[in-house]
Amino acid sequence: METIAAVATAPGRGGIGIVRLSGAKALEIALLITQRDSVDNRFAHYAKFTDRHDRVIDDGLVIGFTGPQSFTGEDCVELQGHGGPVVIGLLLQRCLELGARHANPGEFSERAFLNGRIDLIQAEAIADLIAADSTTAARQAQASISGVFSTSINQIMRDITGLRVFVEAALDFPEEEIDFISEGNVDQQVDLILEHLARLIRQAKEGAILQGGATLVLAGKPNVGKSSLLNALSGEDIAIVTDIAGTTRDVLKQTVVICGVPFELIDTAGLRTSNDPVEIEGVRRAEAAISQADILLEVIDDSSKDVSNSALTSGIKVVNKIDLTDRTPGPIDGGKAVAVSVHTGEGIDALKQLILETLGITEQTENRFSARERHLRALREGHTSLAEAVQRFLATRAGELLAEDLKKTHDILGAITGKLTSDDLLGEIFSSFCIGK
Ligand SMILES: Nc1nc2c(ncn2[C@@H]2O[C@H](COP(=O)(O)OP(=O)(O)OP(=O)(O)O)[C@@H](O)[C@H]2O)c(=O)[nH]1
Ligand SMILES: [Mg+2]
Repeated sequence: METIAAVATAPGRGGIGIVRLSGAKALEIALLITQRDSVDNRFAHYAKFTDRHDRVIDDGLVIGFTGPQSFTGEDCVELQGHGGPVVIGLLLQRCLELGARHANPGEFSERAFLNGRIDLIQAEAIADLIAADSTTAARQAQASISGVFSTSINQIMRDITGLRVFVEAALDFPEEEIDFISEGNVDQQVDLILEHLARLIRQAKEGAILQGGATLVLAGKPNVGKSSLLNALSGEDIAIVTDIAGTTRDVLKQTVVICGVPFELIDTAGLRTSNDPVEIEGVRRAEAAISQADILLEVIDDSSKDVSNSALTSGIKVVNKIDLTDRTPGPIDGGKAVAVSVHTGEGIDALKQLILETLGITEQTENRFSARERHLRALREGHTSLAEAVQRFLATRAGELLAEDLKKTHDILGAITGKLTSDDLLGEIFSSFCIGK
């Protein structure tokens, strides 16, 4: 493997700038730059960093991490100098002159994965931790890095392996196959695995939403209070509110955190037919936003005499302006509707609760971990595949088919931790990382 080098600190100026190296020549390069004879493992040595004319580029710390007990599993070195773009650029340049290659985005993590130091879930969680823009997202990513998600998926993989071993063994002794079918409790074992998978899917879904956030679109007829609700939920006076129907023309986006969950809140133009070309375009954009929504909040004016108040059919109905109608605030009929008054604030907490419920987010915060759409897709696919396997087995009683189906499920789930992953997928995952990570 070539030795790679990259600036590991963020671009710009800072107290410290770090150049990181990994590979067989990492230590040799560090010794040449620092003009030292040796670097102790995991020890911070003060050193001068020199260029090819022995001129001092900078001074700072050199720390060596001897493989395989290092982040990448290879010999690694950190050169910690002053955090200026020019000085750190000179230091990187010197590493390249001495035989290192500039690292690709995520290449350090990719090597850690390829050398078995971390699995794919953990590698992705590192990127998610760096990208986290809320404390919830950061905590979850840390949980995945420390293996909370991996442990659950590995347990399920082991259970499937156990079942596969059992089925394969039974196939090798055909005269005992009858016993295996009736006494092996194969269907019960599969049911248990399905249950564990279903629970993991729920957790991963929650993890994915808390990680990536969800899109919440405010829609409805003009003047019902959509922009007022955006302002109330964000706690800021962002959108223009007037009593003139058709105030909002454009799509307005704002990131808000509701009970620790990040949302992209989108306010739209009131839906109505109009001859005004600006408003027509506004309505067109509103409809486009509606089609992209994870959750649609349809705002309705409770005081309006307009019987066709409801313009849309799906999502959460927010019955607003109940201060004018004396309707009781809170959930309506226990369903997907809630009565609020943006003016008095009544019912807003119930609305927040309903939003979280609709996304399947529980109050419970332990066992939370970060997950990605990719994981969720594979978990669902694995669940479907296993459910079909047991159906087919019960219908046909064919052990060979079951063995094949179990292998298929195993392969699908194996892609989550990266035990069985195509090179294309790896390339796609690691290319989205930062350089130097
Ligand atoms: N009484 C009462 N009035 C409200 C309430 N919420 C909003 N309004 C008023 O309703 C009017 C319209 O509010 P907006 O938030 O601009 O309504 P909108 O749905 O964004 O309207 P468009 O942008 O025109 O589609 C304003 O005069 C608000 O003050 C409420 O809870 N009670
Ligand atoms: Mg508006």
